[in-house]
Amino acid sequence: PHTVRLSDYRPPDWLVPTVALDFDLAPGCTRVRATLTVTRNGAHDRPLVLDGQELRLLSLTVDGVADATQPVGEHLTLRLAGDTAVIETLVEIVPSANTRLMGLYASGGNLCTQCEAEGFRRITFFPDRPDVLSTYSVRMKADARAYPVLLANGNMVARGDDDGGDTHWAEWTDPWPKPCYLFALVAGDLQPLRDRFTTMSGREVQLAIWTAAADVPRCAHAMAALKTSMAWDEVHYGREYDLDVFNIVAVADFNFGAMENKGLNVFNSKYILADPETATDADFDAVAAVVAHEYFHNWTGNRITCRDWFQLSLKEGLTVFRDQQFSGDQGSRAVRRIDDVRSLRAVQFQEDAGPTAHPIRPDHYIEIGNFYTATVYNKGAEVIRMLYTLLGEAGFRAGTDLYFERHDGQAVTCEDFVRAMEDASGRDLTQFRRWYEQAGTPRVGVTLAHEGSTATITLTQTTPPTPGQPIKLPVHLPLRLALFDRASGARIGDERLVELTEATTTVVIPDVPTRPVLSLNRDFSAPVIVEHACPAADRVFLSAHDDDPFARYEALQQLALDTLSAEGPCDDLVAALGATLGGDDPAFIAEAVLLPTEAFIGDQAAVVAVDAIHARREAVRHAAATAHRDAWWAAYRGNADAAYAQTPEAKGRRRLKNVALGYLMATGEREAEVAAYAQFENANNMTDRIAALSVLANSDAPERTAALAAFYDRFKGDASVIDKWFSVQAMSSRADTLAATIALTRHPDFSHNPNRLRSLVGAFGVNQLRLHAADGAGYAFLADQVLSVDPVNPSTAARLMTPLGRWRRFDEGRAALMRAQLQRLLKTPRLSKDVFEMASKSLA
Ligand code: DPP
Ligand code: ZN
Repeated sequence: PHTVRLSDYRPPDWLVPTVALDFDLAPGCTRVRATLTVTRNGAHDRPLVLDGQELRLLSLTVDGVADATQPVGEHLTLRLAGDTAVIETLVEIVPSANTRLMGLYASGGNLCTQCEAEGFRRITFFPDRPDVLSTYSVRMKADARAYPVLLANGNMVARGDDDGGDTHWAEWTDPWPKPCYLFALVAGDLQPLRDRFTTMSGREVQLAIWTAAADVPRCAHAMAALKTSMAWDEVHYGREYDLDVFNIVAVADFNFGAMENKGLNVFNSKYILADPETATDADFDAVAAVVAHEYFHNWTGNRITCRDWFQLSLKEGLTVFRDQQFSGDQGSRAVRRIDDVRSLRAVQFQEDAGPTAHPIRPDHYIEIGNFYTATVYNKGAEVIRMLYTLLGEAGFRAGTDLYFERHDGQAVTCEDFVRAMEDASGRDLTQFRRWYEQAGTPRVGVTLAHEGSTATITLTQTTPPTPGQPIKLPVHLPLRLALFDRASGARIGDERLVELTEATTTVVIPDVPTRPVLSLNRDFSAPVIVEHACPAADRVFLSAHDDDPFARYEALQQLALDTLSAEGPCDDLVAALGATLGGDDPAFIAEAVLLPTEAFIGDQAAVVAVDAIHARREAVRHAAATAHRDAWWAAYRGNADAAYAQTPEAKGRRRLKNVALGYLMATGEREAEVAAYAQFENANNMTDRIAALSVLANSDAPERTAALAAFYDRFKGDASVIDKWFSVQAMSSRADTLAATIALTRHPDFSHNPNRLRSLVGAFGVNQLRLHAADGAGYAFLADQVLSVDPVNPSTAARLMTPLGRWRRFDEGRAALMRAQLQRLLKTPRLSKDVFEMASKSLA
């Protein structure tokens, strides 16, 4: 397979100022007539090369004259004499056979599109690259009964009936030039939830969320989040919406979470539909965050887009940062930060330490679909956050204002963004740019010396080598730190923002009479691993006294990691957990008392001791559960609200109650099982019901089987809830989990739907204990699934195989078994380039 390189970038030879598309829609055969005006870009004599994949070309004209040129491979190459031309193609495609879910496809009886990154070429012949911007007019015609609703980007300008009303048509135009990856079309039997928003300049926007009629009431939360996002972007970034309508459509089959198509977002229904009976508090939060994310893309992504796909983090890192800020403003900022850091460490740090490590701006790829990663998205957001920290709120806002002013309507690079930040703030970001080029998670080593009344902190940074990048240079990173007085528990002076630029940085702090306690990387100001051999007593102290909530959480996590990574007594940790449990913010307590996952404990060591980690963690959980038995029961009973509310306070109490239930189960007491089953049966919301089912699924409780069966019966037919039912079984630590998971692949409800695959196979893939069974059966299962999905949906298949790439972190026996599965994948005929890239890089 061909490798695409950033260094090979060249501006497009031909531009396409206008596109007219005419769709004759039907699932088994859709005809697409495309009329492109093309103009030569600069003085050259290169041909016009159009991309096309799985298209049947029926006719082609150039300036109205029939042309017999045929596509070769996935390109249609036209030699044009003049500097402008009108190209008209007619192609046939088969949406019902499109299982990759890229291009135009069928989902749940509707037709919809997904074009990012390279799906538009599966709809018509086109220069499928983000730096070709066009204005679109779209006409579509379809059976009026099967597809009563016809949507596309922009505004609807006309509609009508044909054939005595059997078919109907609609015309849409989008005045804003856009790259083809933002094109969208939907035809379906849908009903809207409607609302309105008045923008800051007084323009009224018609909002609609379209879904199956029965699901309309479940769109209310998404609609509220949309309106909140629109107002938030005006206040915080001065960004106003720019069309008269904003449509969202929920579809059941979707590779991603959602897609920011101009004026017509298409969502995975998992991130739209929410009601208390079927969605957890985490689901409600995710709906709001994804709705905000896609809305924010209207400026960071659509009005200003990417020059090429290497710049993906330009829009994704910035937009994730914006949605994180937004979510922090809706509830507890600290809890949101803890959550974001937890997932960064769980997914992105592993990626940065593995065979597919890449910088937030990669410089080569085989399949761009493999680069929609935690690095591009979440580390990308951390890089933006560091700019925010370095420049301050006002400086950062000046930078984004300049960026919007300078680049509106353009397809630009990460460099353009950094330059706007630099120009607006007057700060030199030369060294900061290394974050865009270097992969790997920096490690910051710390020592603290105290002499007389001076504290000296020495900070050293190193970044380990990653594939293709043996030598790393120091990066520019902001580290928030503070000192605390051990006796009084009070902070000594103000928090400091230290900027590391050299390999070693020394910070001297005067007027510190006694040896202080050091609080470092507060609020996780830099995405690094801090290596500070700090006494347990200091961690206990910070977990109680630090005035930065993230740092309090972190102190307890680090104490837990120290404790769980070694044998020996766990009294300090158990005592600190007890003290935290006595706090007064349920949402914070719930996050802080959770022990690090087995995977995160494994990440701390060179070789993951799969079984020992599980045993040790269970033992410590048991000790913490029994030592504070009464307090856990008090937290459980004291936070059990009779009435349900979707407020930050109520969510925090539910979270603490359910974390307490987990600890109570760890006591091994029958009373806990009885409470869990009662909660399962009597719950008035999904958060409580699935929390109870999850602890039961992880246990030997006699009610286990009945609970799983009852849950299935109650919710069968509701895909997103049945996904949860698959997941709790695949995530169980029970010895029979692999057998149960394999059996579930034969369940009538198992399918190649991406959400379903993630809910079962994806969930099993992160079950460290059971995936990494020493006999290799877990690895074989994962590879079987990848091979079964690959011919259907390669981008999903490639994602499912990620855990196999981590073989270097395991003992020789397991590593050999994992490699054998990767080799088996590579030897498979007709493997997709998606899976080929992941497997070959994993073995290299
Ligand atoms: N661009 C989408 C998103 O991240 C992913 N396809 O919002
Ligand atoms: Zn995005």
